[in-house]
Amino acid sequence: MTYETILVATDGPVGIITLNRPEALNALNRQITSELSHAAAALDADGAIGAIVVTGSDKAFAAGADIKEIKDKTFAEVYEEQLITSTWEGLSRVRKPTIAAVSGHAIGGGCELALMCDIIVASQKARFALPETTIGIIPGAGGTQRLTRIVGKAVAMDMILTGRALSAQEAHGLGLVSRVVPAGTHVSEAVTLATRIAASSQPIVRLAKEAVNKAYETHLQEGLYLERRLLYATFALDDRREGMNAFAEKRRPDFRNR
Ligand code: CO8
Repeated sequence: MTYETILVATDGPVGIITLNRPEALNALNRQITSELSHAAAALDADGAIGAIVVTGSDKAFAAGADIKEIKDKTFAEVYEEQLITSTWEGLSRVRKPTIAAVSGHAIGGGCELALMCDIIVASQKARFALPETTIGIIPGAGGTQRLTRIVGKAVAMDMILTGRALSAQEAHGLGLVSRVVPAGTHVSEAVTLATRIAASSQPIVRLAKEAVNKAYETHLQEGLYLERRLLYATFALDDRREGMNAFAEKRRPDFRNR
């Protein structure tokens, strides 16, 4: 498939998707969200890829839903189209690790896209906000749920009810962002991180991702039960044997993703 609003590249075992609508600060219209979901699914299915980085420009990761595209829609239209589930949420269905490399505006749906990723690496220039109420809607791509689970009710309410933006440092302090790096280095840092992840066994990494994500969806005992089941399942993999043998033999493991 040829893409018009995103760029797709690879760096060794890392897939890199760059949102590329600079004239609209990467505002998320139907085309860009469809292309993003398509590219993410294609990289997820590519056995040579071990992790995926999603990024935008230095000025904007994404400035939210394309307001001009949706401003005249009726309830019947948005309800019928189900845009959130049909295009936006593709990124959240990716099974391989995903890293958002964020600089500039991560606003509204842009912030929500970053929240769909497993890890956020932010440049010092990144700003995170959910200002939907200020234009007469509420967040709709996971903002009220994913943000609240990460930063807690008080900060989520503050951001969502007032539109307050968080700096990269504030987002880091609240656990929204795992690393803050100098402006201009966020993509290379994210790719370095993704390369490190991709050096591990793909099925092992997917099992770990599944277990961590369960912590957001269930109560403790069920989560601990699933964790143990998935841990025991790693003993069915050749890569579990290889990883432990390599440690015992003082050599680097040669994972085969099986
Ligand atoms: N939608 C459409 N166009 C946009 C958007 C957007 N969200 N953001 C920026 N643009 C366009 C501007 O209109 C402008 O275009 P033009 O040159 O043709 O006038 C161009 O991008 C550059 O923008 P600015 O001139 O405004 O740039 P500034 O640097 O002055 O300001 C801001 C940058 C502060 C980011 C500003 O553009 C802004 O406030 N943008 C809107 C941010 C916003 O409110 N986002 C939330 C949208 S709602 C949402 O995301 C809900 C998600 C879930 C709903 C899904 C429904 C399907």
